[in-house]
Amino acid sequence: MSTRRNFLKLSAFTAGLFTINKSKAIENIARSNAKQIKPVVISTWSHGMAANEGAWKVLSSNGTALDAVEKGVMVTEDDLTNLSVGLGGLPDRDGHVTLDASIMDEKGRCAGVAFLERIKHPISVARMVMEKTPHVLMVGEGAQKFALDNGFKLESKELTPEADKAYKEWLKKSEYKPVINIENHDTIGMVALDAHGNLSGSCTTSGLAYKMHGRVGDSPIIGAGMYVDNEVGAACATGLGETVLKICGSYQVVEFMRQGLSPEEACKKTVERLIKKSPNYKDVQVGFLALNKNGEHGAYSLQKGFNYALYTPENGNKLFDAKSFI
Ligand code: SD4
Repeated sequence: MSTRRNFLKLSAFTAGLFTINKSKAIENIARSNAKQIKPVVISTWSHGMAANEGAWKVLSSNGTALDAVEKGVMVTEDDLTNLSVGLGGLPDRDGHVTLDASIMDEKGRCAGVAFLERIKHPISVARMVMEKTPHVLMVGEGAQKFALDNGFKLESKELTPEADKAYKEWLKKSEYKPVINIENHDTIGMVALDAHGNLSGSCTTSGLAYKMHGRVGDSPIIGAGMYVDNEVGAACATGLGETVLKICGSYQVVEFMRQGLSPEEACKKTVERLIKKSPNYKDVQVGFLALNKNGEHGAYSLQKGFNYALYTPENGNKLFDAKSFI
């Protein structure tokens, strides 16, 4: 009996040891896998360079992709000299700066805010909608009230001197035409992979300059301006939002990656799809960025002139020209 008891004790002891060793082994594998994953961040246009620096501070200190894509684009939102993102953006045709933004993480949590006025960091409001509400999209006065109730400050409704000057000039003719690659529609979209192997994305903009009051673009719409599927990859869009909305652009890029295409091929195929659905494609610019689960990245645009900033541990932060259809 006592032998049996001893045997049971010993078995329990060795089983315990085995469990400890096994869980240590799993931890070690996880740790060594984590070591192999190199963080990457990629974002649209040359203002992506400064935004990437903000994101890299988070990624290089083992932070999450979600924090990185929020902190990264906040740099652009903070820059009042930027005429296409944040409160320094060009207004709509009635003189209001109205902001759109969206964010999405590796768990598939997401949210957007649209037609938001007088709030400095729409991306952080979007994140708060994602984290504190059961909703995915909030707009206008309701979104603003939600922001103010949660500690955001109501900023001035005055245009910056630069935006005011441009608006007054525009008012002389009051003519709206999307102009390719000119700074009247340069959203910042950002996608990142962190050292834990997780993807997140963000997108923030003042939208098309001199748009109709109330117009919302692709940037705050999950799947259009930005999309993340942590099993596959992440994508974001810039350019004429109406054309991107029609084809659920960023979702389409991720779905093409799911089918096995490289990030660049996925962006290219999505641009080709967009062209089929947009008879006016020669007069507009659209660009996509994509990053897959392995940290491979790519971009493609409709017209020449789309560039993007890429930050990798090997090469640092660099600006690249995207290949284009035209
Ligand atoms: C929009 N896609 O509101 C945004 C504008 C923009 O680069 O990208 N620009 O349609």
